[in-house]
Amino acid sequence: MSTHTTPSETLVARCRAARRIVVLTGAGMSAESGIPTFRDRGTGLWARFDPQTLATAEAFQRDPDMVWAWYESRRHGVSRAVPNAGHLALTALAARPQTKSLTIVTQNVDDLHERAGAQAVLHLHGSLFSPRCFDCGCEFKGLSEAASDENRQTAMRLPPPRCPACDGLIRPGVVWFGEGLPKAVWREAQREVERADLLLVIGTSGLVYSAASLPDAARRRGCHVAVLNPDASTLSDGVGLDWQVRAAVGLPALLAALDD
Ligand code: BV8
Ligand code: ZN
Repeated sequence: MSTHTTPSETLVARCRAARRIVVLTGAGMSAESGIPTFRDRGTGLWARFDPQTLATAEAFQRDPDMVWAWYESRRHGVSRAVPNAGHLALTALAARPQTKSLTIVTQNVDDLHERAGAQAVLHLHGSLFSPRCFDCGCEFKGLSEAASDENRQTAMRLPPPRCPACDGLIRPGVVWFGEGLPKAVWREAQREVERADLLLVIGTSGLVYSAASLPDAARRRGCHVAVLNPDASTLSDGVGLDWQVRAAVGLPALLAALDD
């Protein structure tokens, strides 16, 4: 049985035996880097908005300046954040000689896995750092990198930049509710889950599809599923593989147990 700081023998044994690991991460993975999750309301400027109403193409078309300001404030927050011990532990887990492959399938739109040195990261829901034109789809490279730009942090309304090719509005490079997941990324995520012998599900409430279908898809083909989440979860295989722990505590402890 896991305690709140040590992994169960079952979890350590599954990780030790695993050769192909897939890690499905959600907002909880970045929580200890100071990035608010979706469900536990942050205290920031946007606490009173429901992400599900803002994270849609309709919201952007209805009020582009507000939606663009929301994403710019989130991008500003990510630019100032640093990867936490959980991100770094996943990179170390991937580097272990026994680990044949470790693919991170993330619902997050931040770049903290990459900044922690992760090599194989699949962004199911896009990224804050790949804006594109709402009309013609062309990539936009003009985002201001001035992390100190206070305006981006506090403004409640910011007019999105215009597309240099067609003068359309630039939108965040994320997947909104009601939009399809990037096909090639989704196919690759499914393929990696089909080949995995262990799926670690970290920091997700498992409510958003199609990402939320991956743990069941893994289980159906005999892949072990373990969950790391301080909240109780129904996504794991059950006893010994459902660890109620924060990512930045549990992942380093798991890594240490593997090296014992
Ligand atoms: C689509 C980017 C079809 C934007 C996001 C069935 C099948 C298919 C679709 C649907 C379906 N049923 C409903 C749908 C529609 C919808 C959906 O799933 N709705 C839900 C609400 C029911 N799905 C979609 O619209 C998807 N598109 O399928 O379209 C289609 C197909 C073809 C063509 C056209 C259309 C697209 C969904 C993507 C939406 N975009 N993000 C942005 O970021 O602004 S979703 C966004 O919310 C995140 O990416 C993430 O996926 C989700 C939030 O979930 P979590 O990451 O889990 O975060 P949450 O806050 O909920 O939970 C945090 C967890 O961490 C908690 O459990 C907490 O306990 C834990 N935690 C906290 N601290 C820590 C911690 N854990 C560890 N350590 C800690 N320290
Ligand atoms: Zn354009």
